[in-house]
Amino acid sequence: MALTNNKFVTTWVDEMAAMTKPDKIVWIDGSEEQLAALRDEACSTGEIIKLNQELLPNCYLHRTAVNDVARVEGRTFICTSKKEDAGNINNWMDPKECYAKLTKLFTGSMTGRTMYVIPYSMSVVGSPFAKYGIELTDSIYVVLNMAIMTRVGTDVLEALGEGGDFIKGLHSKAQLDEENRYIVHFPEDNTIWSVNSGYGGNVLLGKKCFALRIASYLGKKEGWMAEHMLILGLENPEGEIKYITAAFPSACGKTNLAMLIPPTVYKEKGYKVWCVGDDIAWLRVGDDGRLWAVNPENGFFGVAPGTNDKSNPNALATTKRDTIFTNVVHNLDNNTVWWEGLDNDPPANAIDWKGNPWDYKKYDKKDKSTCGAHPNSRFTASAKNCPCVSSEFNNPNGVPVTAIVFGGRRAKTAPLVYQSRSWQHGVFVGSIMASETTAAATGAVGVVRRDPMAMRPFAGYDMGDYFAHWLEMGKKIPNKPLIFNVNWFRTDDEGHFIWPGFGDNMRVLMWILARCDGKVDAVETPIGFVPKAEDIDLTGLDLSIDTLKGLLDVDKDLWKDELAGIEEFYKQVGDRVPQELYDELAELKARLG
Ligand code: OXD
Ligand code: MN
Repeated sequence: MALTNNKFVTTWVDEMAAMTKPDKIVWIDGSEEQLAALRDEACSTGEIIKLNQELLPNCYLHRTAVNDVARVEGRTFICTSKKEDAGNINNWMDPKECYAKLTKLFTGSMTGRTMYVIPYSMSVVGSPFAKYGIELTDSIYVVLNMAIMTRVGTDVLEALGEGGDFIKGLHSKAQLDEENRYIVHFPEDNTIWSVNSGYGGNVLLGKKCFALRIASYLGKKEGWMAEHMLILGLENPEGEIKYITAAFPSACGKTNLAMLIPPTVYKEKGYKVWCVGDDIAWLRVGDDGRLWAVNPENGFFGVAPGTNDKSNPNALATTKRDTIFTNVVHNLDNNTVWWEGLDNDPPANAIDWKGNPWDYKKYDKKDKSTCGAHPNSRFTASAKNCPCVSSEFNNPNGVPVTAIVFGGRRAKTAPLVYQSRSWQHGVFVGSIMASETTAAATGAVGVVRRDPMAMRPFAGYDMGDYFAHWLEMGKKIPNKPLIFNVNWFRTDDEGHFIWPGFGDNMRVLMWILARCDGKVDAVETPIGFVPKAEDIDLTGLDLSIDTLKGLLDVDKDLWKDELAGIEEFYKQVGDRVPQELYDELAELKARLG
C-alpha cells in the first residue's frame, strides 16, 4: 500500500509501474523489521551472502555481474533540451529521444520482480540543506545500500507533504546488458533513469546522479554548490575545530584523508581529526558570511583494496558491522571477507569476486586479473559506526569551511602543496586539475586526464558555466575559505611514491590551517605560494628536509609544458569558459617567463 497520498508521488509511481510492469510494489518505510526481512529474502535467493555474524554482525557480501563493476562514464548522459547546456564534456542526448529509447528498455523490465519505492533524503530530513528523492528499483541490493547511504523512510514522505519537489529516480537491473546500459539525467525534469546495471555508482541514485549531477545543476540555479569533496574537522589541543573540504578524483584517497589518524607528534599534543564526509559536500553561504558545508550522505561507499589498519584504521573499524561488501574475496574458512592490501594473510580457502575458487598463490601484484577482490570492490558502511565521525555529522546547518583543497594523482608537476593567490586564482587552480585515472570508472587506468575540481564525471551542466558559478559564488562569500592544491602522489625515478601519505598528510593540513590563520610565511612561486620546507613538521618521519624541498619544488619547464594542455582543455570545454580563467592562464604564462 502506498505510504503517501501525495498525488505527485502516487501518479508518478503508477506511471512507472505501468511501464515496467512489476508483479508487486513494496514501499520502503525505513523500519529495521522491513530491512531485516529484505536481507533474509536476498540471502534466500543468493543475491547477498550472510557473513559470520559473530565477527561481522549484520554484514553481507554481494557480487555484481562480471561486466558491471564500475561507473560507466561513456554511457552516462545529461539530457537537457539544449545540447549546449550539457556542455562538451558531458555526453548529451535529446530528452525526447532518450525517454523514447529508454522507455523501450524499461517496458516490462520488472515483470516477475518487485518494484521497491524508496523515499530518501539527502542530508538531515527537514534541514535547510535537505533535498528529497524517491528511487524506484527492482533490486533489494539497491534498497539495502540506499538504507545505509541515505536517510530512508516515511519521515521523508512526511517532510515532502503534498509538494512535488523531489527527484524522481527510476532504476531497473533489466538484463544487466552492457550494450543497453544507460545512466541518464534530465535535470530540467528532476529525473534520473538508470537501466541494465547493478553497480553502486550507477544505481544508488542518491549518490553521484542526484547529490552531484542533479544537485550541481540545482546549485547553479539556486545559488549553492554540490561538490565531489570530503569534509573533515581538525581539532587543536584547545578544542577548537577548523573544517576543510577537499576534492580529489575517485579512488585517490578521499576516504583515507577524511578519517586520518594524526601522526604521533600531533596525537601526543592532543590534536584530533573528525570525519564529516568522505565523498560529497553541499555548500551554502551562511548568515555569518562564511561558507557552510554538509555531507548529504549517511554512509560510506568506500574502495576496499588498500584499506587496512595502517592506511585507514577508522574505515576498517567502520566496516566491522552493518556493512555490505561488494566484489571482495569470500574467506570460506571463517565466512569473512578479504581484499588485496588488507593484510599479508590471504585466505587459503576462498572465492574470488567473480564467484570462482581463488588460489592466492597465483596472485601477482602486477597483474590485476589475478586479484581476488576487484580493484574497485567496495564496502557500504554506516557513518554512525565510524569511530571518528564528527559530532556535527547530523548538524542541520553543517560546518563552516576554513580551507578548500584540490588534489590529483600526478607523478610529477604538482608540488606537495601550494596556496592559490586569490579565490579567482583558486578557481583557476581547480579548473586545471589533472589526475591519473583509476578503476572507479571503466576504461584505461593510469592515464592523465583533466578532471576540474574532480567533477569531470559529475557536473550536471556545461563545465564553462560550472567554472563561472564558482567565480560567482566567490563574490557571494564575504568570508571566503582559502584555496589550496595538494599532490600526495609524486614519484621518484623508480616510480615509488616519495611522500608517505595517509596520516602524515596531516602535516600538510597543519600548514594549510596555519596559512589560513596568518601564522606562517610562504614562498611565492609562479603557480602560487609553497611552504618553506622548515614549516612542515617532519618529526618522526624518515624523510629528509632536502627530499621535502624536492617535493615542494616547482619545475618551470614542466609547468610551461602544462600550459598548452590547459589551453587545449579550455578549448575543449568550449566558449563558456570565463574570461577570468583565460586571464589567470595568461598571468601564469607571464610569471613562468
Ligand atoms: C565514488 C566514485 O564511488 O567517485 O565515490 O566513483
Ligand atoms: Mn566519489
